[in-house]
Amino acid sequence: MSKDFVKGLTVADGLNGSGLRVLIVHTRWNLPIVEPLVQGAVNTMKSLGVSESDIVIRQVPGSFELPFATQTLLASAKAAGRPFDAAIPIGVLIKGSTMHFEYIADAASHGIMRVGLEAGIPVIFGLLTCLTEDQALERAGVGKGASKGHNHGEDWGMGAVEMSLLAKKGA
Ligand code: DLZ
Repeated sequence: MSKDFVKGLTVADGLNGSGLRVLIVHTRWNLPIVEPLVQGAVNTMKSLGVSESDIVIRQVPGSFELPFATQTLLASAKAAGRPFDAAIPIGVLIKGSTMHFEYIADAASHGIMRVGLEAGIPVIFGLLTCLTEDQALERAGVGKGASKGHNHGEDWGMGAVEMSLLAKKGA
């Protein structure tokens, strides 16, 4: 276990994602920030053994659409006999001058949690809710400063593999 930092996710050991099928649904809102997050999730899952052909990527307009799209795509894949083991809805909300941010963040986060509980598979919280564009860039690992920040998509990819294995293994 690393002792170099306090805050953040400790890497899980011994994860083998071979054979897992994972759905990524991402927004086209704030795409320059969303794209590196998607890439971070994909790269991490591949490094843990998930095959690229088992990672299905779909798009929606904005974060408000993430719960509906994730639920619909999980259900249709299950009905077709090719169920997903986990889903990662990915979006970036950046606070503006109206109340949009608060309403969408609240609706999307509750919706994402509900989709996972109702589908009975892990649905990772791939939503950044940032006060500024710079905050969002840093959390996608593409910050403008000397340090580029940390790509949270990598954590989401690892979370999808870890939680899929946990769900398969059971108690
Ligand atoms: C309308 C809107 C606004 C203002 N901001 C964002 C944002 O920062 N990130 C995001 O993903 N989506 C945003 N949207 C779009 C909504 O999520 C949604 O797509 C529209 O309200 C249509 O339902």
